[in-house]
Amino acid sequence: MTDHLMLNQWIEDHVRHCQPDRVVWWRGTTAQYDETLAMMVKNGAAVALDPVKRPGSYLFRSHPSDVARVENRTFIASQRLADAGPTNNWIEPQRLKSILSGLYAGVMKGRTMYVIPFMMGALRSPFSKIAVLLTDSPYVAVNMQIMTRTGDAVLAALGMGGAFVPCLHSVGYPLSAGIAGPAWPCAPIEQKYIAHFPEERMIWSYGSGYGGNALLGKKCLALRIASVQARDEGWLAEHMLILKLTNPEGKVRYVTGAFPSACGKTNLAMLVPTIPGWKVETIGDDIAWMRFGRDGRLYAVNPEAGFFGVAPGTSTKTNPNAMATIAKNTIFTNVALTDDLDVWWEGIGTPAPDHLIDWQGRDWTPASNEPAAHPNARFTAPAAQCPAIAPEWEDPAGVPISAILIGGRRPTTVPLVHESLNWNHGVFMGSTMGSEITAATISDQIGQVRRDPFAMLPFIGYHAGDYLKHWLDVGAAHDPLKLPKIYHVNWFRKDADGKFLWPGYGENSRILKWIFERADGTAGAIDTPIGKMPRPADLDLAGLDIHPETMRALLSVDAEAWRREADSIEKYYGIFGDRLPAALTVELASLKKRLA
Ligand code: O2Y
Ligand code: MN
Repeated sequence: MTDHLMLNQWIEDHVRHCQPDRVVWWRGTTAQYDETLAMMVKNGAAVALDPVKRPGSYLFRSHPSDVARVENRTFIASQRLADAGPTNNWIEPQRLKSILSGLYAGVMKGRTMYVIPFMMGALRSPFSKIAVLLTDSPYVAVNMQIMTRTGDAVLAALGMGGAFVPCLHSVGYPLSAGIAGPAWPCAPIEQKYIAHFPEERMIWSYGSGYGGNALLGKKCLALRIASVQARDEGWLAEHMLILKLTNPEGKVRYVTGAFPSACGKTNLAMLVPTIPGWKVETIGDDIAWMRFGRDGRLYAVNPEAGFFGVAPGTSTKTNPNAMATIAKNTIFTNVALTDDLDVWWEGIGTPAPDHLIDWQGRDWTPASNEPAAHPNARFTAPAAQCPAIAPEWEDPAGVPISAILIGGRRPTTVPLVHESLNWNHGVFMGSTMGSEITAATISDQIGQVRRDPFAMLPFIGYHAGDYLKHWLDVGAAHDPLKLPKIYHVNWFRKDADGKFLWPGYGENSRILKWIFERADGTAGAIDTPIGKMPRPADLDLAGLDIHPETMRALLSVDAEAWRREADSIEKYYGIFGDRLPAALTVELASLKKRLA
């Protein structure tokens, strides 16, 4: 099927080992995509949604034990434990290969192996990376079609000897002859392995069919393996959205933004601004690959082709662009099904119908005491369908970045926005960002900050201390005047009664405007011990009903609280041991001095 001898050999080896009944090459055509979905509707794995209300769209329900990424079953199998670092699960690679080889033996019996050549990044972009996925999940195949560039065009780009990242995936559920098996096959949790071999640039995933565990282009390749490639090749593979901002005069600036989960990242990526004349467009909602151009500026591409967004909470109020994106040609997973074959979820903005089929396929009524959709229910939709997608979103050269946003959920201490003093200070800010732990997370640590450097904690494919050093090195190697400033934003500051101080959503455009104008040198700021900050008068607050006292609270720096923050950072830095970059110790000492 291909002239690439190494690829053929690799496929042959795995066919012999996994023993699928048949092998199908993924061609990337609409016809193959449609046929695969029709086959899954016929065998009961998918429900075809109403062709008028939700054209070209399907619903899948996962096994109740297979509903999200599994961090405790995700492994970085570097040769040395020290290279995986304190934040990753490590297994010696030969041991992991031997466990997994045992599990993969004959695992595809009764199933089809799909051979899916795919590309992260646009065709003809020097940023792009090619990979080939062998999977026994047709659900994964159709999702990969939306999330990546797949098929013959990628194979042609690979040529006879091009480099590719080998990705092997199995749901871990072989079929006995004549038995159909469950609609969502998967293995028990202790047999799930999401395995990365960073030195070999190889991914093996076993036992899960869900999201980041199974759509291997996303977190496994575009972040964990790519972060290692980026370290070795001098670029940045980051968990960041990419936005295009246009001011009323038509001037354009691009920004990236790192946010941990549950911070409204997809909403920000598709934000509808409330300030007149300003336009916000989407380049990407989750991952940014950034390299320096010949002009010394940092350029970003979105390596993905689709969105794999959380459905619950998405509505025409919170994210009208996402709602328009998923109006057609969308794969829904674990949302509720209405009696007229449409979808529903908590927070969709319409009242719950009297009857639904819930995400587990059971009858559901408003009297039920469980949610109808799983909280991590997802939509998979083509990025090209987003009304806010920027025309240049697939530009092979990427877009020049003027600012990098970072942020988490911080009800106290962290103001609405502050700007880094320089690159190293920005990396310090990125290394310490995170969200306050709430009852929804780990109950015995409520109120503490779960630090998540650049929102990459679960996605760094090597030692987290070396990752921070890489950020510092990248800055040191380039013209400081051309490096983007880093902005810590915090939409989640609360008052003493626990009420949010800032309205968020489209009003966040007011902060984006200040950041845009800072890059242009036209917006004011004052020096504070934690960085540069706007005064209320530096922000465009026209038409916003917000009390001056509230603005003062949002833009205040409580030195005592920040001294406690500095102590907490010092404690947290302990996990990096001797791999904590010295420049970050210097930044922490400088912060303490400014606060004294
Ligand atoms: O639960 C999953 O498998 C999905 S995780 C995910 C999906 C899209 C974007 N970001 C994430 C994430 O965990 O950051
Ligand atoms: Mn993400």
